[in-house]
Amino acid sequence: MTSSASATLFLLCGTWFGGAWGYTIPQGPADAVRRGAAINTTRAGFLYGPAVAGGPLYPSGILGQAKIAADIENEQLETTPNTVLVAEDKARASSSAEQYQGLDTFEEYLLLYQGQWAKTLPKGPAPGVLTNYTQDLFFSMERLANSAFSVRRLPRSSELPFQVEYPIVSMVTGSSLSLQKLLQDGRLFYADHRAQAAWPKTTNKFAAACDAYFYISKRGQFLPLAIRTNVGSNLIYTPVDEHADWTLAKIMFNVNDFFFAQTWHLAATHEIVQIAWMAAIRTLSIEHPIYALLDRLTYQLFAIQPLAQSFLFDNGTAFDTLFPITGTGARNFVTELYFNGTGAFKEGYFETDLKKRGLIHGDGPKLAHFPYYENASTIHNAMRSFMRAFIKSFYKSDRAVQGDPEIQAWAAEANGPAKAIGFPSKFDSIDGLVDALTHIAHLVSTVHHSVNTNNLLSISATLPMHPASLYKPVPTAKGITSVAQYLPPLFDPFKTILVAFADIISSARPLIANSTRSLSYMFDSPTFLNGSNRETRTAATNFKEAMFAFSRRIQGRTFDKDGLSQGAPFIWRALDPTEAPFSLTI
Ligand SMILES: *[C@@H]1O[C@H](CO)[C@@H](O)[C@H](O)[C@H]1NC(C)=O
Ligand SMILES: *[C@@H]1O[C@H](CO)[C@@H](O)[C@H](O)[C@H]1NC(C)=O
Ligand SMILES: *[C@@H]1O[C@H](CO)[C@@H](O)[C@H](O)[C@H]1NC(C)=O
Ligand SMILES: *[C@@H]1O[C@H](CO)[C@@H](O)[C@H](O)[C@H]1NC(C)=O
Ligand SMILES: *[C@@H]1O[C@H](CO)[C@@H](O)[C@H](O)[C@H]1NC(C)=O
Ligand SMILES: *[C@@H]1O[C@H](CO)[C@@H](O)[C@H](O)[C@H]1NC(C)=O
Ligand SMILES: CC(=O)N[C@H]1CO[C@H](CO)[C@@H](O)[C@@H]1O
Ligand SMILES: [Fe+2]
Repeated sequence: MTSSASATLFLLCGTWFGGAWGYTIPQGPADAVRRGAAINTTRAGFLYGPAVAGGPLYPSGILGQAKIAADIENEQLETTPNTVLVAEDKARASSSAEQYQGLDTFEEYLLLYQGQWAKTLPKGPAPGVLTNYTQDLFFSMERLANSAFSVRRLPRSSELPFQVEYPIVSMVTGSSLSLQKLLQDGRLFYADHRAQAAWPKTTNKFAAACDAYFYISKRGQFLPLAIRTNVGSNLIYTPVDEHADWTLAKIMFNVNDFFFAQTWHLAATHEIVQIAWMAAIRTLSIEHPIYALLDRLTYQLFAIQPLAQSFLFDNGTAFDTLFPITGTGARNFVTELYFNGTGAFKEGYFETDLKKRGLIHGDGPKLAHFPYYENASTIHNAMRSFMRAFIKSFYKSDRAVQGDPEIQAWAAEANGPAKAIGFPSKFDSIDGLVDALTHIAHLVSTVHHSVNTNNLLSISATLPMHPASLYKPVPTAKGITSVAQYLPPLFDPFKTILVAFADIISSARPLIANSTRSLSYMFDSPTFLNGSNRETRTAATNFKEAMFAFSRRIQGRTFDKDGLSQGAPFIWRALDPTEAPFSLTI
């Protein structure tokens, strides 16, 4: 077989013939030259082409096209049975119109869940969603669990983004504290969606562009303080407003946060991993252990951008029909996020990001509960342990890392022609390499599935609190009487509710639960392990066992005597490693 044919074969079927001799790092200059011939063949056929669906460069060339086609075919093969479940749930929901009683009150939106979505979400919405959804603590703890990427602690030296009068702050907090004092105490947090104001809008759907304060209360709870709309009369709402007004304010914030989380996740997970993997394909031999690892972690990766374009961004698809910002606007928003900093590799490292946002080791009191951090860190630590064992089984020292021309070429390629942002400029040490690989594993799993996949249908997109848009303009005065009027109607010319559900349930992946596609099996793949060594196989088994144990803990979670779980009035299970996939999904 010529090297060109074998490279093509590899890229087409994604398997490797290497079990007999195993993965190796380059064994000296002569070996590097031998491997270089096949790498050069790949480089000639796997090229950088223009972005698809926004963000960084996307594969082109004969091998690039072949890889995209293979990923799409694989993705479609796997999701076909999922699509059948979605269709069954949709059909049932469509024929249950009477059940919803017209959806003309706020509470009637809960009827959308009675006996519905059983195929796509067998366990139903997260416990607490259908009972505790109006609580302020529910709203605020979502910022620390299922939507943890928009909030930050305001540094004590900040200027206050907006003022809330002292008597109101005092009423909300039940203390004599002013906003300035909360800031000085390091207890004031902020989320800012004002960037959404400027983008092209869809017709008949509306949104504010909220920014909001949260604070740590005297009792140590993380709670909302105020929400400002930044459109029209630029009203500032707080929990001491009338119930309907304050509820709508939380919904308006949720609309912005939903749009943010979904656009952000494309830039922050899919696109960062995509460009890193493209650079790796063009620099690492297929004999390299890191190539094999990345091949595993990037399962179906290149399928997502074309799917995102055709299902989310194309005219008349998801963004145009559901969201306040058009598909074209949303795609450009993703690209702007990516190049504004979200696309930066090292800056997004798990703890680096949380420290930068003052959510851990912050300048102020510690958050009493932080479900995303607590539970992602269990998985993150286990991934790091695997990576350490894996890397140490191939590199005996930092010098061996420094002396591997292929991984150094990967770093140079990423920072050169791939134009990746914030990727390590070189690999100096075992630790540095472990950090980078752990980060890729983190992005494709703990980050992605905490905001997407099953998380949407089970909590982040649940009604009545989380519509994708408002269906009436943002109010210009307080004193509204019906929140339901702002929510998606049951019957409109576009069957809004059911279109919304069809889209959201399509991101749920019930068939992955308890299968070898689950996160527990991230490294336990016969194909990947075939070419590896004993240390790697042991580490893969240890990871899987740790994930099974963690899953049992998550499944055993209940509400405590205060009706809370990890400080929240809902039980967040999105990161159960027996249910979440080991790779990125649409
Ligand atoms: C493992 O490698 C052997 C030898 O190269 C090959 O015959 C076999 O098909 C591989 N198995 C898997 C699961 O990839
Ligand atoms: C691969 O290509 C590079 C750059 O064109 C060249 O310097 C190198 O000699 C080539 N390696 C082999 C083994 O052909
Ligand atoms: C990107 O940054 C600029 C400058 O800070 C800001 O005006 C813009 O809203 C940002 N874009 C997004 C999508 O956040
Ligand atoms: C999609 O809509 C945009 C904005 O309305 C328009 O400029 C563009 O031509 C449309 N594209 C197609 C393929 O119809
Ligand atoms: C997976 O298996 C466990 C233990 O057998 C079971 O409790 C759980 O409900 C299963 N999950 C799904 C979604 O089938
Ligand atoms: C949240 O809902 C559950 C039932 O779903 C209930 O047991 C619990 O007490 C509620 N928590 C609070 C704080 O109301
Ligand atoms: C209930 C549960 O599993 N929560 C865990 C989240 O992660 C932290 C940190 O590992 C554990 O202490 C919690 O028990
Ligand atoms: Fe996704």
